[in-house]
Amino acid sequence: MEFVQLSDAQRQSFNEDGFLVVRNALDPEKVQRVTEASDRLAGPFLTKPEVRGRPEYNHLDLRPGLLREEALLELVTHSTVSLVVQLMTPNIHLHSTALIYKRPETPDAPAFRRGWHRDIRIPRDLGHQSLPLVGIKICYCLTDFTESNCGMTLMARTSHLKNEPLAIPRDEVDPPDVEVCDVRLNAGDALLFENRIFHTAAPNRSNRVSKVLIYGYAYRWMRTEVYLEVPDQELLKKTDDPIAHQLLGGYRDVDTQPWALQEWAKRHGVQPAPVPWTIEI
Ligand SMILES: O=C(O)CCC(=O)C(=O)O
Repeated sequence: MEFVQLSDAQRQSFNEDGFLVVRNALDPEKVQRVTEASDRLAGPFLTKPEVRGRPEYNHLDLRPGLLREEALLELVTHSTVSLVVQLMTPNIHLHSTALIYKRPETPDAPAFRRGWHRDIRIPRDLGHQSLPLVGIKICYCLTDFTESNCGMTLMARTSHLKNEPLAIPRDEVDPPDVEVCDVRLNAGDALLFENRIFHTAAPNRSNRVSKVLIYGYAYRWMRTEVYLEVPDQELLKKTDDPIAHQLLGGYRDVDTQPWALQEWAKRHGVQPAPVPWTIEI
């Protein structure tokens, strides 16, 4: 996996905001190749007639089977994952995949699926107090998102540090006490966001289909989403890259060291400091 150094400014911005924009993560050639593969998967959605007045039928959130497309399998070890390793540790794997397409909606349609949430449902068990960061999603933009309400996921800046549920006044859809960011992005840019940040789907009121691919990475002790049930031997057979092997859940159990990314981190001088079980006093 190609190494990209996480800068101090990027780390600070991610830690403060709960998300980070990475410009030009994918070059135009890659965007084209990945979009062609994604369009193949989204074919039935793109060709079905629009269901008028029912915006929920005009969004695609496809999760299983994405990695059968070679271009999407290659993306599992894209250089942007370097940043995730540096923000977490080498002990990660691919936790989720999603292809999200939104067709244009009529401007007066209600904002369906405005569902502010934190990822991985951790608060259901642990509550909102002092939640840990356990996963980071990379949202690769396959189309431009250069105006408001054009399909990009909304981020509540700094809400990853909240110790309570998001407060939303009755009859409103957004929280008044945090900055709701409808981030402007271009095709090829990536938006990294962590599991604790409150975020929500938003309508696409532009005149083009919006397209993103979201790959979630989590610590290896986090069980993958069901459609990635690992290890998938068919996928593992397609790669001899040890890092892909790790990210695709190729190690037998969670006690196996994350050798591939550990070695990689060491080679690039970004291995985390060891955390001992005990210390001498
Ligand atoms: O459809 C969207 O924009 C929302 C995506 C989302 O909530 C997620 O990936 O967790």
